[in-house]
Amino acid sequence: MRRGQASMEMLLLTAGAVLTAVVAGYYAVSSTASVYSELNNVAYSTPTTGGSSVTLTFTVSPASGSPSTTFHLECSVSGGAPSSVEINVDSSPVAVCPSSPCSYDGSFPAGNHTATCTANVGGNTYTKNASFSVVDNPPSVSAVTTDVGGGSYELNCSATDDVQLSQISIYLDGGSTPEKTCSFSGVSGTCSKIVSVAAGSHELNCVAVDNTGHVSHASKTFTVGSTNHAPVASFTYSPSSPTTADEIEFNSTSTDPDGDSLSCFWKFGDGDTSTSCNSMHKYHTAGTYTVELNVVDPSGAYDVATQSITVSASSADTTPPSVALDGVPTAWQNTDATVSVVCNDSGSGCDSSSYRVFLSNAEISTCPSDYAQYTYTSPTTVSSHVWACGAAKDNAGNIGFSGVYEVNVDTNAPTITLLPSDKEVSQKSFTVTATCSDSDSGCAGTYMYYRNRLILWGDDCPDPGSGYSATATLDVEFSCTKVFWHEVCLPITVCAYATDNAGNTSSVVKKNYTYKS
Ligand SMILES: [Ca+2]
Ligand SMILES: [Ca+2]
Ligand SMILES: [Ca+2]
Ligand SMILES: [Ca+2]
Repeated sequence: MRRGQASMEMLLLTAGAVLTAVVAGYYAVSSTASVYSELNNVAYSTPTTGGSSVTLTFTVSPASGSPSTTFHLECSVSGGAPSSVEINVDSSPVAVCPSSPCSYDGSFPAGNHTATCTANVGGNTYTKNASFSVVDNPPSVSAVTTDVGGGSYELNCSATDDVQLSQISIYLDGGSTPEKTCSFSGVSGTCSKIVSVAAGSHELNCVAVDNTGHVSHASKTFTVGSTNHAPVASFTYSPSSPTTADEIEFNSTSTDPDGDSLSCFWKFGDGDTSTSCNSMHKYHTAGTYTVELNVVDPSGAYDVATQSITVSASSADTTPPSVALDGVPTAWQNTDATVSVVCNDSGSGCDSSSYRVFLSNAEISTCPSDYAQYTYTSPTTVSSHVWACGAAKDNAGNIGFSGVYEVNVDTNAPTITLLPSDKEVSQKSFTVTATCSDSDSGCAGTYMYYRNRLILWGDDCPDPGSGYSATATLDVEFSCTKVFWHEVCLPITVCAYATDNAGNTSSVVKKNYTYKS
């Protein structure tokens, strides 16, 4: 890259004139021709030629630099007209000029250099030296670390060189093998790598080399805390276009930056859930569902992934759903029952809008197979003793029917009658018989009470409960007293009630018996 102010063409064109001038001058001063020289950039002014001092001013700027520095060398002559001016560096010519000033711009290899300016003036040769130095510095290098999250760090080495940077290598924790090596051809470069590091203290070492083999180091220690990192949730499913006939395989592909084992919790979007990281699931109804996977690491850090999955109806479904009824009381009760249809279909799934109930007041042994007879929507309230059937359609239109269910609801109280029914009885002792009648759950028991009462007492019955005996017959006897020639017998009051098997209680029935001889 050396470049003389005087080009080669210029030198060739002017060579004759320069030589002529040099020869003419040399001969003009004849044997008195001398060489005057001086080191360094100090003005020099001897001898005197034609009444004036010849002075060479030779400067090299800057006085020191790097191999990439462009040095400006300039030599000017005063006190006489030179026939030629030549600049040499380390004894090699870099510029030859026919007149003053003469200059050269160029760069030089590392080392100490001596430049010489030589001028011929009036047959005398004047020289002047200037020294300068070129230093090739090693690269400067810096080390930086950055926490990029997820337990990872970016290791970053940057270097610049005064001439050319060749290579940067990244070392971690004193390892002998670099994590990464980058090559360069310019004066600067950056080499970086993201690595996953464990908790603790670490050291990054950056090694930079320039084109002449200079090596520089930089290091940076950094400490990674033991903080836990949250997992990253993700999952796949297969097949990708499922139908209601498919068992779909859901697989968690979640990861944890710390390598923690993860717990999975699935929500399939149809109300079903699972805690198995790899789960099978079947959708019974066609539609689009949002599947949610929540993964949790042992420290409680979690992440959620969701995907939308579209399930189409299986076209091959010709099987009716299986149908049952829920909410049917197994024992008699005297309150309303809520009966609802339960449907299960392994093909296209149940159409919940199709659930219907059929109710019969009379006992039936089979359910009707005509969907139009199922006039109650599910769930339906049942307030009496009936026989019930359910019907439902699947999403392919197949209709399923349940079996017959007896719904044991009895809200009707039993009735009770007492015998004898006569109010006047001709025997002093007799038996009163209670008879219960119940239409639905049947009679559970009868309860009776009696007393011989004074006229003053009235004939009220106690409320059902204490005072009554659980019996269907009661032996009673008039209490009689002779007053003069009359026998006076107190009247008898008998009270009774009945219960049925659903817990209903009849009203209290009362009989007043009087003795008539
Ligand atoms: Ca260098
Ligand atoms: Ca973790
Ligand atoms: Ca079906
Ligand atoms: Ca009843």
